[in-house]
Amino acid sequence: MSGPKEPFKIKMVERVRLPNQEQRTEAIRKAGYNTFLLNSDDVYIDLLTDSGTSAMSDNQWAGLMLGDEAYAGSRNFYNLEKSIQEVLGYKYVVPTHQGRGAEHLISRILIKPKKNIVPRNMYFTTSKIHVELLGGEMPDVIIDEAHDPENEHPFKGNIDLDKLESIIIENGVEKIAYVNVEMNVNMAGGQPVSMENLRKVRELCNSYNLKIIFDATRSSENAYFIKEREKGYSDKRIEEILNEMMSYSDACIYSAKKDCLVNIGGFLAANDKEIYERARNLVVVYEGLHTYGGMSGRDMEALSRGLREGTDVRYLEYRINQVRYLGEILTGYNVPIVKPIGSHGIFLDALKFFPHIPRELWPSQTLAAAIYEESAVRTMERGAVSKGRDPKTGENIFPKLELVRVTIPRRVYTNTQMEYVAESIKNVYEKREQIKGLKMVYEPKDLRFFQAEFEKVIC
Ligand code: P71
Repeated sequence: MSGPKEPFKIKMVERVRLPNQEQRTEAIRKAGYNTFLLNSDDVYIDLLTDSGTSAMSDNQWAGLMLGDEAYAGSRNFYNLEKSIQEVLGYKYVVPTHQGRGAEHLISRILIKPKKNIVPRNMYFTTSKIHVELLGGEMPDVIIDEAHDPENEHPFKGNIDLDKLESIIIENGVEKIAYVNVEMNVNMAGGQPVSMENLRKVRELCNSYNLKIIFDATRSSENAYFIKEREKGYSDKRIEEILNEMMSYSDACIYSAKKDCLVNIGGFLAANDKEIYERARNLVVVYEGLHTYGGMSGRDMEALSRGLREGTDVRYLEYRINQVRYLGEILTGYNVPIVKPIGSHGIFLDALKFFPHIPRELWPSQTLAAAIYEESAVRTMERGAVSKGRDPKTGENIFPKLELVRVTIPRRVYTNTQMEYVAESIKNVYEKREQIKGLKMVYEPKDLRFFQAEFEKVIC
């Protein structure tokens, strides 16, 4: 087996260090067994996230030199606006410093005290907290298949139209703030939504006069899966597919730190003029003037170019296949992973990996810590620690998916490094019975996974 062919060559490299066993054991203990609390200098291969961790191209770096740092009306803003209009097809653009800046704006614009329900195809941590901080709720309307790691549905990110309609009917349409559709659903394992599903969600929402807001963060990777898997799209260009996808929404929020191959940036884009006008007013309060929204001119230029580069089908093919390469090696080692292999990482099924560790001892957290200790590879817990407590009862919620995300930055690591990662995980799998679990000794109130601390349980 060999990895996918890279459609680029490497012009600049960054040194990384592999700490020895003793250093790794000490580093993860000091970090409270939370990979978010490690120093990146202690990490050999950093697969915590694909967010803001991409390697930019020569073309993007050249763009940085063309930054127009005018407070108002930067040339780079107009370039960005044009890229978004052409690649995604939205009319209006409001830049923000990153995705959650745009989430903040859209939640403030559309959530009202008695109109605060936001159905979504699975939650994402930052998206959910913005809704909850405004007193709202985010019920899950993803298809059941998405909660089953073994199910090989090709569009596991799809919305279950019956679930969505029941939520509308049970609560009353007047309570629904908007319907939120995520592309390539992160928490489900990077699983795409089909064009057919988007079209049907639009029809349903039209019949109830509801707005649809996309979380288009990983939409280019979603478009690639549509081209690969959905009838009628194999000959279409990624940009054409994206334009059709976005036409089914009223607006989107977008974290550019993923598919746009930049280290920082985001935006809200809209076809709905009212949403745009409110966002343009509010961005000035929370982010910066509406022609920079928290980004510098040079950041906007890199983003504008990255959005276009990220839709190059040869690049996307390499990207998705590098993730698959890692997943297929792991499958060969019988390591339990979420299937089908998604866009931006491999998701390890911690419940199958550690059937002997009770949920109260945080199997995913334990696995992420164990992988670091084994090999200085950093991954991320995506299970009950991330899910948090029920805001009403205060009880821990134990979601069906208890995962560790092995997230692949774009254009950063070689296929040989993927093989090292696979070996490391295999080594942990072989000694899984010796690993006992963790207890939480410090729990922050909001988004606890970022700063929670743990200790090893001794039995
Ligand atoms: C990821 C991130 C970054 C992250 C966020 C929270 C905890 C740990 C890491 C960010 C997303 C995302 C989706 C679908 C909105 C955001 C927020 N993902 N929607 O996966 O995946 O964007 O980070 O630019 O503010 O590691 P932002």
